[in-house]
Amino acid sequence: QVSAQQPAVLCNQIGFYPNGPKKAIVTGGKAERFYIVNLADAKEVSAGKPEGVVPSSNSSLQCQEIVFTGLTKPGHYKIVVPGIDSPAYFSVDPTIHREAAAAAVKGYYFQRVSMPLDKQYAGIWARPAGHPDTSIIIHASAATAKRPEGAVISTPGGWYDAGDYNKYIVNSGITMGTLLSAYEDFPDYFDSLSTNIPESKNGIPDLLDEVLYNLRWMLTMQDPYDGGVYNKCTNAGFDGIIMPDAANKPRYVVQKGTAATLDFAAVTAQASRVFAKYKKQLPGLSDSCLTASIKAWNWSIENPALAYNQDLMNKTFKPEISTGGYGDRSFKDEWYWAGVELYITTGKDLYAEAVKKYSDAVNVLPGWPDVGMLGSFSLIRFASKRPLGKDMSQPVHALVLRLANELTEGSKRNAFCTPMGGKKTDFIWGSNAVAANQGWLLVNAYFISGEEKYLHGALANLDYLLGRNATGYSFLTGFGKQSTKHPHHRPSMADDIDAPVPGLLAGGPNSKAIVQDKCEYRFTEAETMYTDVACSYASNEIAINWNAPFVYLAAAMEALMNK
Ligand code: G3I
Ligand code: 9MR
Repeated sequence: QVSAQQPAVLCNQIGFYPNGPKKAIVTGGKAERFYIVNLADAKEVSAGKPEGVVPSSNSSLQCQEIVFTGLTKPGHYKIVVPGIDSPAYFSVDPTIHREAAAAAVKGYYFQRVSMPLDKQYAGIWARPAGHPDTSIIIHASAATAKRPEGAVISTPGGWYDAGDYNKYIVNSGITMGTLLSAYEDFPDYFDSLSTNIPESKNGIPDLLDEVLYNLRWMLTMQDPYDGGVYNKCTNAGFDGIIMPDAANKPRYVVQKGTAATLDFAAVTAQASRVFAKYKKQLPGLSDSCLTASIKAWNWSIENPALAYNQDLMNKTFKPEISTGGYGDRSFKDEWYWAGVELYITTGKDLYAEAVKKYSDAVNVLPGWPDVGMLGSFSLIRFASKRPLGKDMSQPVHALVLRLANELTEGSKRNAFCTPMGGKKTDFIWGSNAVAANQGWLLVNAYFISGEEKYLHGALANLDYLLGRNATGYSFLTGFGKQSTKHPHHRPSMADDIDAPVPGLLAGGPNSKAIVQDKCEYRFTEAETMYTDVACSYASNEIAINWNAPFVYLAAAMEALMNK
């Protein structure tokens, strides 16, 4: 692993677009020379002196820059820096991130819960079906007259959340909103992206087939009697390190909540309009989604601030539940997001009123507790279409440009020259999703302004995720010379196969990781506290809400860098 003591050459380990910016960072601070070699004929194509010696603001690394934007010829290359043992390898290609984008979509297939993953699709990672989830117990916290404690419901399918085997509505919500938005922003791209899944030939784009697998699960998480949505389908405690088909502890649905129900309302409203195109293949689906969404909205009006507080719940109800909380306590952003999606889909004034009422509360990047920006991105997408008027999208435009400018300014202060790391607080649990979501925001700034600096800022964060970062890792499993090999991911840990399940994005450096998971870390500064060992769930787990903005960003670059 890279450190200040072991200088390294760091760049996107997959590569670059012919017409795009190209940059590598050398750490150590003492490089005198670099040269780039074309691997086809071993000829030197470029040479020079790495520039500057800039101390990183997020660690003690000393960084120098190598810029080779002028290298436009497709091919395979290496960057050699005398004095540093390992060169950096990369390719130049107009569809350089296509395979990574497809693999990241396919990552969801590998997370499918209730069906076998057959060899023809899953290759060496084929496995039997995981949890059937057809006999799920109503937890005491979720009991109602019609569905009393101990009653059994069926809630099959969906994706495992992460390295664990539970299914959480709040986290599914932001994940689905991100993937549906990727489709709405780049329909042509996804219409032609095949991922070799069982549904590949059914006339629906593979991304939407994948989304559908989780959507059908989400729909079963709504109580048909009142419209409220359970927070999760879960074991009482986390499973051991076993394969999904060996995991057979009792599972429960717990307490309904406002965040889960409004996220559900947003997703189903958006799904209703996306799947309206496929009425022939999916008769009734679009309408049922809208009905479910409205029911969820109406339940939320009756229960406007029901937080999921697991500790509190455990004081009253048994069995005790200790799996992921996703316990959001502020709902303005959920109201706003659901309001936006319902308004765009239905054009009804009552939803527009909610959007106006909560618009002040929405000013941060997407994250599972902060979903407002998903609504704002939808307003940008539909700005010039009915039923939206200028007055609704204009304030959002100003906000997004302001945040995008902060990010591009931040990349000037950052020795790795990426928007990611512009602030030390970027390095939280799941920081790689911060990088990807910053990319999503920058793409929206590009949509609004047409200014290339935003597009290139987004691309710089993709470079970050694929290797131009202080850990030296490409964080997408299966991609890059030094990529994540030991994610905290139960199937990858338990399957006796060396290579991890591919197409999954690791959480990434986390300035609190060592106190959160108590694993061993060689490097403990904000941008270096990452370790590629399975023990490290605070820096090396994978999760559906982290893969989604990666899918968005990689697809966006493929669609936009070749225009
Ligand atoms: O609430 C504070 C906020 O006030 C503060 O500004 C911020 C800065 O660090 O921290 C916030 O709390 C953090 C919280 O996430 C919200 O971002 C906690 O410190 C942090 O520990 C917490 O991490 C979450 C983690 O679960 C532990 O609960 C991650 O976001 C979340 O992605 C992760 O999700 C888990 C599921 O529970 C179970 N399945 C796996 C999944 C991925 O690891
Ligand atoms: O595997 C769990 C992971 O998905 C969660 O993100 C993490 C934090 O909630 O917890 C992991 O489970 C660990 C548990 O919290 C403590 N005992 C060890 C478990 C990992 O094997």
